[in-house]
Amino acid sequence: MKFREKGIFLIERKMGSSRRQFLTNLARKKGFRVEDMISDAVTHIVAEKNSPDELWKWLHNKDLGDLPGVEVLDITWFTESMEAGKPVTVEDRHRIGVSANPVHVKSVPQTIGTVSQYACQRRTTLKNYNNIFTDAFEILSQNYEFIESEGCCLAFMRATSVLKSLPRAIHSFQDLEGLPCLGDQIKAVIEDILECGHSSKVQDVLSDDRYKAFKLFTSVFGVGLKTAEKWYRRGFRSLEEVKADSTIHFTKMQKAGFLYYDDISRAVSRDEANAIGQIVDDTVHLFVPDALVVVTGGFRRGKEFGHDVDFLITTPETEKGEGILYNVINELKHQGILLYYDIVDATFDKTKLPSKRFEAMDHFEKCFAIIKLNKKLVKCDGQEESAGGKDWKAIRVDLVVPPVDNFAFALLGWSGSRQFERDLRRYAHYEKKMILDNHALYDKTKKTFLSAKTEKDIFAHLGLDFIEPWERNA
Ligand code: DCT
Ligand code: MG
Repeated sequence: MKFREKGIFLIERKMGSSRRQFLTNLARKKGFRVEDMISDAVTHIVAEKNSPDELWKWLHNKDLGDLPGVEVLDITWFTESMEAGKPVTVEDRHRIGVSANPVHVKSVPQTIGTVSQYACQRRTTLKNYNNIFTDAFEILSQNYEFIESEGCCLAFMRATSVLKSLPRAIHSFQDLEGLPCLGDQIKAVIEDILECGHSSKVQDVLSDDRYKAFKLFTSVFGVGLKTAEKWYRRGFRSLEEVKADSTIHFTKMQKAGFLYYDDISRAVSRDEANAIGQIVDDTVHLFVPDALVVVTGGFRRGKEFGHDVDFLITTPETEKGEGILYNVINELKHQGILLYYDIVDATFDKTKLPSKRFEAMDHFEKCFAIIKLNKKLVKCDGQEESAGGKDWKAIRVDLVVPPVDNFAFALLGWSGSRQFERDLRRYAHYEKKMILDNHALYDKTKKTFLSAKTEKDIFAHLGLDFIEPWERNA
């Protein structure tokens, strides 16, 4: 027990016994003293979702007297303390006064201070005031991904996302007060940067052999962590070494990845994405005039650059859409602009839903492609000359074809960002007892699927304020 002097009592009323048990265990694990009963040993009473009037009436009915010296607090004090790993100083905003503002008490439990721990309850535009920290965090989280340290990787991704959502820059340690997802190891990096303008931990990573090799290898289309690991273990450190080794068997995807490496390792601009959009749009409409073609991914969130262009294609009448992806691919092939493609057939089975785990990949019919984009078709072709002075650029394109009934879910899922999606699912799971994926939303309490025609319907089912796509850059 680390914090003996403070005795916490959690009020079960409205909180529920299982949540109370969960929070009790959590706090005890972190060294807090949690009492099972109200007694003189209690210094902090914590309630959740209780209105002040109801709560005080309930306390008085327990004949506890005026509770002198005892703090009666909202759950926000508790969650902030858990986050900080120690009891935080009680502020007025934590107290549930007899005539406290009920709006405060109503504040959702997952909200810490004014910033929610869930990205889907924050508005994150592309304006990032905290680049200096988030750039560092992104390098560290990627390094943790490379060394398969999942927990640390996630912690840094969450912290990155919280700082990206802030309306101003962090200038001092005090600015961090009340912010969620900033544990000790993250605070240590922030402290380093605040003190000396950089983090020594980041510098170590940037000069680390394994990090450099993994970064390089995974920049090749078709190379994931497993392959990078294999190549690294075999002693390779450059792409030239890998390519020169005649014993390595490359997948079709990796062969294309090497062949078009110079083009597809460079960012795709918005003008290039628009030009690709025109091609996809025209081609789809040759076959189904009323088909819907929508750009998703980073470009839908307003980004100026991306690593690929993501499209959703759907047809109002399911029968008309049959074979549409094959038709489009054949047409692009016929036009001589399809450099690579890999069609993944739908493995979508309504009867198998809801899935028990978050799928890494959805079940829609899709195609990962590389399209040859003629530079003349790009509105503002950059001055930048591509290798070999050729008049085209290879562009990575994803085409996804969901049935119209799943379109809203697919759109929400493919619009990203990845952290926004993760938190949407986490929120649905922990706060709503629902399962959300790219296909559907399932209410576990009611044991029913909740249908949606638009993204707004999905946010409404989840009880969330609608977040516009350009506010999802978490
Ligand atoms: N997505 C998904 N399932 C996958 C892959 C992606 O649900 N198996 C979602 C998450 C983000 C979105 O689709 C688009 O993916 P990316 O193109 O990788 O991300 P992006 O945000 O578009 O980033 P970039 O601008 O680099 O393309
Ligand atoms: Mg993308």
